[in-house]
Amino acid sequence: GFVAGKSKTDRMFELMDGFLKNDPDSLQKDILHHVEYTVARSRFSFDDFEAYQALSLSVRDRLIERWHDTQQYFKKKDPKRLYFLSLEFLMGNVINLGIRDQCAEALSQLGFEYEVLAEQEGDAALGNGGLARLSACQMDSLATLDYPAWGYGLRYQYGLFRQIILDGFQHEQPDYWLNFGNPWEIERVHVSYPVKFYGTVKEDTVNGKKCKVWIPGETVEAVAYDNPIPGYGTRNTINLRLWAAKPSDGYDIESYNTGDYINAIVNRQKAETISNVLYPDDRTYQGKELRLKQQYFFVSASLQDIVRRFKDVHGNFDDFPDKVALQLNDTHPSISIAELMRVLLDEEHLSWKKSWHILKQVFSFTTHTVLPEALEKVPIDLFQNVLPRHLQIIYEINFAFMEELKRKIGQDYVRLSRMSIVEEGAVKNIRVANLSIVCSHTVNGVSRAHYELLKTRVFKDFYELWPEKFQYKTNGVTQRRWIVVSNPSLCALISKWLGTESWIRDIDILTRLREHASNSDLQKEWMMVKKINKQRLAEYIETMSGVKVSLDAMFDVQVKRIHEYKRQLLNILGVIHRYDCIKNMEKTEREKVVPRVCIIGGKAPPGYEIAKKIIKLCHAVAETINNDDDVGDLLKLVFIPDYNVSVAELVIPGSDLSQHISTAGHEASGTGSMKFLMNGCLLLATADGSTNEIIEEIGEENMFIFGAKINEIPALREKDSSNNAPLQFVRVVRMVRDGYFGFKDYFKLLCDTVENGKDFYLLGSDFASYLEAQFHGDACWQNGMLGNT
Ligand code: NTF
Repeated sequence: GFVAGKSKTDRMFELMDGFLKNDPDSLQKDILHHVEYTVARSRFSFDDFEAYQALSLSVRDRLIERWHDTQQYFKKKDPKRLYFLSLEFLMGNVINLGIRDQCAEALSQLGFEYEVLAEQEGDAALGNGGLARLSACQMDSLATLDYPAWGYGLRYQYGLFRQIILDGFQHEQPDYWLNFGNPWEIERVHVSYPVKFYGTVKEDTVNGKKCKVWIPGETVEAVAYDNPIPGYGTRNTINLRLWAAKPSDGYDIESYNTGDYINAIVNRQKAETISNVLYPDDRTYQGKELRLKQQYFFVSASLQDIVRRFKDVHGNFDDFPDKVALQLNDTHPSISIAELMRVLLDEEHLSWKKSWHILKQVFSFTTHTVLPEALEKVPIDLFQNVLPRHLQIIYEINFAFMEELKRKIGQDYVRLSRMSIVEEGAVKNIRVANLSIVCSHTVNGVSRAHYELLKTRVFKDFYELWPEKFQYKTNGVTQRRWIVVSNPSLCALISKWLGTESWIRDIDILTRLREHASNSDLQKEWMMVKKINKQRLAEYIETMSGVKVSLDAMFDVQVKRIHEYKRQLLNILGVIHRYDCIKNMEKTEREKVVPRVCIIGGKAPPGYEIAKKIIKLCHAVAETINNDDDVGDLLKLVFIPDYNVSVAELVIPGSDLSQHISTAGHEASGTGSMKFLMNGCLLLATADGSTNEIIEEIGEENMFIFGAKINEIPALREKDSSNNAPLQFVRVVRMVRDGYFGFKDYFKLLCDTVENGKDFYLLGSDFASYLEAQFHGDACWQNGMLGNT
């Protein structure tokens, strides 16, 4: 009963008795509570999966507590909040609470093993590759550094496809990751907003002023799912709010009125498809209606949420730019620019001048690519149909921009048309990148090299107009996931030798390891750790591909999305060369060969034919090599299927050498290399993206750098590139062409991409220096410098 004379708050504190405790006893009680009442299994009999669910829910309770405190704190403080808008996140599980050991102890008394339960968790693969994984690292960092940040995105029902390999060919299977529920998220049925599409725009008068009214043709409800993200060593817990589409009551009222009840229900159901599926191509998805609807759906819901939070505290919009920062993760959320303008104009009834003044202070834009074909464009017709009011707004922004530009540069129509947000031509398009640059106060690149390319090529015109807008922040990765979670043995070693765990929060402290670098005890322990991780990886390889690999071999790894510019083909041709050399050696020579296990993994975008052929070639070559007893352990080639975050956590710590070999000038940054480096793995790389800065940081003498530099590429392309290819290159391509590995007809197109003067990604001209770098790697291994001591 309620005790008279006590306030509700006092009573609440009494009942709650402070916070949930983290000692093993309390954790056990909570786990059993969830087994019994949430999972609804008997506490006397539950399996690993149910234990995993109950454990996750118990940890989630603790997260919720912290999250509430964080929100309470920031509500009082009302700081400027950072909103990170991204269509993709590749999160991975929660680690930062610092209660792993207590959980493990609690579980072991209940007869469960923490590691086994951790394996029950599938990946929430709500992203493609680098961009999505970076978003996750950034969320972790923002939480750890006590920022008042929010992430916003889409809760896809189908994550990135599962890659199945049949006869060496990639097949895609849907990843319905929610089949067994997601214990980490919190569904917020009451946090939902209507999102409108289609329809027409009418003139109206409100308070005597003319204004536009958008009469939508379809309304879909966005419902929030919250995913709390704890910082490390702080109570700060931020939120990743993902939107799911639900049919709205207002949906397609017309059909109901016409009496077609069943069809109206069926159509209503279709609304849910907006958040169904993640686009599985990280570079080219131009002009698709569903894609545009996905973008607008998550952006509109997010902005409604953000504006609501702002208006809870503020009576007008004057302070909006001091309280709200909107970070555009690539152009995918850029439609939020037009949406904010629409909200300010049509719903808040601010003037154009005032709205524009606010708008241009709140957006910052990070681009993640250098490839012109990856810059999004939306056909005007499509835009007009789906978002008629937004198109009007964009036209008006562009008109003002073109006027301003003319005043600055005069009547240079070629340049004006290059910079226009609206692309004229047979098919008129909205250039989303141009819109983002015009309306953002900052345009950010993801490495220094990327920034240089933005200034001199990709966005040259804009840089000349607004040099002060451009900057870069070189990407990073969090050691909390890529050492602490994925490599516990290395984590323990580092803490022991540094005598502190502070490096888990502050990565710069890792440099203090340098003082111990030549200590032979440290080196021995380090190699022990590597062995343990190689063992783990070798077991995985055997299960997945049936290939037995020797732990004494050098593990040489390239794992990332498959793209021509990332040049997995160069790697495979290098393996063929190595095989060819071994086959032609005398017995005595063979004794000197450094045994290698070459590991390749990654998904090809489903519609990318050449990338799929590369996967098949890898399998065909592997088939030949791995079954050649004459070569045995001297060389193995394995393809690891379905590369994802969990697989990465296993592969990266077990690697000796890793390859980042994109044609210079094509990888905006590259974050995989950083994960390998922090796990004590050397890099074989081109001077592309972030590698240029890594060279400065750790010294070229500690890496295997090869190939043409960024500024040499244009001239090389001018030359007939087939003339640049050395004989070894011609020979290995010939082997593929002539059917040495079978599938002669199927590989013809692939061979065509690197021969007959085509070789756009310059595999031929980099081949000799690639082999040299590989040879250097062998020599270092022989001298015990690469880690075989
Ligand atoms: C990637 N872009 C780039 O290709 C990487 O070089 C970079 O490290 C990451 O972004 C993170 O910035 C993409 O994934 C995308 F989607 F833009 F193609």
